[in-house]
Amino acid sequence: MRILFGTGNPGKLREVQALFGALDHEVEQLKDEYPEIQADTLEEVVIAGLEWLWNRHNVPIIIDDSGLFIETLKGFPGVYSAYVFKTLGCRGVLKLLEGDENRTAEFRCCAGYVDANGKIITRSGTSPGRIIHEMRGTGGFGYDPIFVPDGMEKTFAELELDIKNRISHRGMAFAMLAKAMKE
Ligand code: ITT
Repeated sequence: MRILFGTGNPGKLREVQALFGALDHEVEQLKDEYPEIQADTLEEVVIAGLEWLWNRHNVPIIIDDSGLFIETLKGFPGVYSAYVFKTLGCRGVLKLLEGDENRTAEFRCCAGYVDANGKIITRSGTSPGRIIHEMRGTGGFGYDPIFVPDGMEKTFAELELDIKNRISHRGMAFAMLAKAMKE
């Protein structure tokens, strides 16, 4: 099946193309920036985004909203992750955590699909881990150079895309979404 992925983020696009490509879904980028509503949860942002996109295009579309939730910052940047990445970047987040022993954090992703009839489904994935003290690696995107997932020594930016997809918040969310799309 051919599906449009509404995203302006080429890193996300690469990951989802690899995941869905393995399931015989052809994923193409839809460059139509939907308004990201101010909300407390990623799922609310995804549902509002899909409704907006479906009203304009009337075809099957997937999107994802994701974020980095840092324990000692009470979940910040969380739903503000995109804005914080644009303004402070990885270095700014490392500065916020300077001197902090607690480095616990998790990535969350909510993936959503709207079918040709406008019916929406969402699935969420989480990737627990920690923020290290410096940036490492050149792969991935966003906060990947400062995040080491539990059970690993390498940052997401040091892991192959396929390995990140196997364990990441996005990998899990889209694997479950693909399963739900078949049902
Ligand atoms: P869209 O066009 O798909 O909305 P975006 O980059 O604005 O792309 P989000 O609104 O979901 O994406 O914002 C999430 C922020 O968190 C953004 O700055 C990403 O770079 C970052 N992020 C999301 N997933 C990530 C991942 O797997 N690894 C590293 N950073 C990630």
